[in-house]
This record gives sequence, C-alpha cells and structure tokens, in this order.
Amino acid sequence: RHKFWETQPVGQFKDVGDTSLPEGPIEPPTPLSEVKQEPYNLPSAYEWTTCDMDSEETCDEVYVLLKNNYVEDDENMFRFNYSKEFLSWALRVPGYYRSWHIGVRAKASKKLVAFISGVPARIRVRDEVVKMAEINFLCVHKKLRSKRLAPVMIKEVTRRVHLENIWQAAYTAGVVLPTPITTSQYWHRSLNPKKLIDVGFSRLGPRMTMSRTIKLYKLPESTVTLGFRKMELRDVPAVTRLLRNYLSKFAVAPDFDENDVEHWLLPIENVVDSFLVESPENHKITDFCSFYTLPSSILGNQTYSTLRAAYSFYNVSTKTPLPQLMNDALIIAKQKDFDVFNALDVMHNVNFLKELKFGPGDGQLHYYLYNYRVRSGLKPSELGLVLL
Ligand code: YNC
Ligand code: MG
Repeated sequence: RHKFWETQPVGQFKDVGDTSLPEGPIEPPTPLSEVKQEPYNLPSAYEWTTCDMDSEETCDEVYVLLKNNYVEDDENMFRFNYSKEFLSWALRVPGYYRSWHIGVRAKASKKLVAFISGVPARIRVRDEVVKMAEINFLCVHKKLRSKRLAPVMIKEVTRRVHLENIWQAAYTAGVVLPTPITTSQYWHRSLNPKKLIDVGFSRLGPRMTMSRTIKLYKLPESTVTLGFRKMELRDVPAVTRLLRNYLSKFAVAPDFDENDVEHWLLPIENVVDSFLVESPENHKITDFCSFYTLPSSILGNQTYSTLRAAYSFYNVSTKTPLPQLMNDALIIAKQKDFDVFNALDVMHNVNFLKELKFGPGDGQLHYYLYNYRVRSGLKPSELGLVLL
C-alpha cells in the first residue's frame, strides 16, 4: 500500500499496539563516512538547487511555488498562502542549515518546481531530548504530481540531515502515513462570521440568522486581563522559564532555550504575535499566549481573495484562567482584523475551545516522527508541539 513508506524507519501499521517494541530510535546512526555523498538522481529534465533564503529572489520563488501549489482543503476552496516574511522566519531558525532548504528546478527554464525544507530542533520525547529535523513545506508543482518525485525529495532531505549527524525528524501532514504518533483536530473561532459564511468557510447554523450569528461571535473592544501586554525582548528569560516549565508536562515537546524563544516567540509584524500577563503588583510574568499569521487564498470568489487566519501557537497560564487568557488573544486577533482564529486540540487547548465558541473543523492533522518509535495511543493533549 505504501511502496515508499514501507521501506523507511518509521512505525509500520502492522506494529501498532505491539507493546514489546521499545520506545526510541528504530535504526542506529551509521558512520558519517557511510552516508551517501552524492545527491539522489532526479528525472533527467530536473536538477537540485539549494535555496538561499537570504536572497530576496529565491525567497520569492519559494513563495510563488507554495502560493500556487501548496496545501488546499479537501474541497479545494482555500490554499495556504504563507508570506515571504513568514517563510524567512520559519526557515532561518537558530543554527539552521542552508543545505536543508532544497529546491528542484526544470533544467531548461530554471523554474522552481518543487521544494522541501528542514530546520534543526531539539525535541524531547518523554525523558530524552533528541536532535531532530522539523520537515515542512514539501511541495511538488501541480503539473508534476504522482510521478514519485516526493519520495526522492524525502530521501534527499534525509541524506542531508544525516550529513549533519542528525538521525530523527518530526513532521505533520493532513494525510495518513505510517504511522501517526497522534492525530489532532483543528478548531475554528469565527471573528468575522459574515465573511466566513460568504466565502463558504462556515455555514449559518440551523435556526440562525446572520445578525444573531454576528452577535454570537461579538468580542469586547479591548482586552480584560490586568497587566496583559505585548511580549518584548527583555521578557525572553521569563517567558523561557514559564514555557519550559509548562512544556515539561507533555510527552513530546520542543526543548526551547532563550535563543529559541527569542526566535520563535518575539513578535514579528504579520508573522507571530505574543502577549503576556505581567502582575501589576510584583511584575512577575504569570501567563503567556501567542499565535502566528497564515492567510489562505480563497479560490474563485468574486468578492474576497484572502482569508486572514491566526493560528494558536504556544500558550501558558499559571494565574489567569486559560479561557480568559485566550479570550484576550481573540480580542487582539479581532483588533488586528483576522477573520478566524484556529487552534489544534493539543496541550491544554480543549480547556478553552468550547467555552470560547470554537467549532470543530473537518481537517485532521497527523503528527509523525521519523526513525523514533513512540508507544501508540498518545492523545493530542499529551503533545506539546506545534509545527507551522
Ligand atoms: C506527505 N505530505 O504516501 P507511498 S506536509 C509524506 N508527507 O508514498 P508522489 C507523502 N509523504 O504511500 P505527489 C505526503 N504526501 O507510496 C504524499 N506522500 O509510500 C507520499 N501536495 O509520491 C505518498 N504538501 O511524488 C507516496 O506524490 C508518495 O506528486 C507519492 O507529491 C506529494 O510538508 C506532495 O500537501 C505532497 O505538493 C509533494 O501532493 C504533493 O502527490 C503536493 O507520486 C500539496 O509520497 C502540498 C502538500 C505536504 C505538506 C509536509 C511534511 C512533509 C514530511 C515529509 C516526510 C519527512 C520525513 C523525514 C525526513 C528527514 C529524516 C531524517 C533524519
Ligand atoms: Mg511526483
């Protein structure tokens, strides 16, 4: 059934539920001298290219490839439209390897026709912190689909990850592959219900009118929590402590240090937003919330071309009740003119979803590890990891 994935060191469907298999690496590392030194072969009309994301032109080419060919919903109504600023942030992380930003060009036209990327991360699986690659933005141009190009790209990124002496990876996908460590669901909170209904993202509920729906999703003009403010550079040490303590509760989570927090959570306009609660009495930072900006192109609507979506990232509450904290995040997102706020049912998110009028989406997101077996039956609430 999975001609490619059956050959890879990933949990196989036949092993699901086999408790005799140990958690940890499936294959041991090989000596670096035994890692293949030359790139894998592509069909002869194509060539590999390493994408220099420092270059405006290259960043633009990757942006355009993804804008036109990346992930769509099941009904092909929306397609992710990651901005250039977002891609530059997502790919140029602390300690990144340029060699892991891999493109494929048509030899004749030099047009970029496929892409896959990895970035380094330390991911903790229960008690072990493992150096991994986070693999993302796998994309093959629509005209080159179903030609088995994806397995070659995956093997090539794997080879280049191995060359850096890294042997594990984490990734998410909407499709079922051997074998998810867990499956999470998207929930959506309408901020601009009229537009969401007009573009077919949501439907008017039974026995609901447009004006009742707008009233249902109305939010206060300004945030309610005392001491709620935007995160600043000086907050990095406190946010790191808060977040590390929170993430230690989950079976699988990133092992963030201050550098990572500065990169991943310090606000960047139109890319990532982070807010915290500073106690008015003792100036302690007690709570934190964040979301990233990922619009989708609306395919074939006369009125609207873009759906403005915010995605819940990392949130920590120690004093402010989580639903109140996230309600303030919704208020900020509304102020910033987002149409919808999305969240997965990972970490403690179930504790605010229903109360804050999120509705379950139809999209599922499967989480995977490469060359690392995890005992099956992990719940999404045991996961402390959000990939972009
Ligand atoms: C997918 N999303 O099952 P089998 S997510 C992984 N992730 O192999 P072909 C996928 N594998 O089943 P196409 C996959 N989608 O025969 C399909 N596959 O064993 C497998 N879409 O290849 C599939 N982006 O080239 C099958 O298919 C084989 O032309 C078929 O290309 C697939 O970024 C794709 O959804 C996804 O651009 C590129 O459909 C194409 O259809 C496309 O004939 C729209 O491929 C965009 C899209 C995927 C977003 C993502 C995470 C990717 C993770 C990749 C795996 C990483 C492993 C770890 C590597 C480092 C290891 C170390 C150390
Ligand atoms: Mg293909």
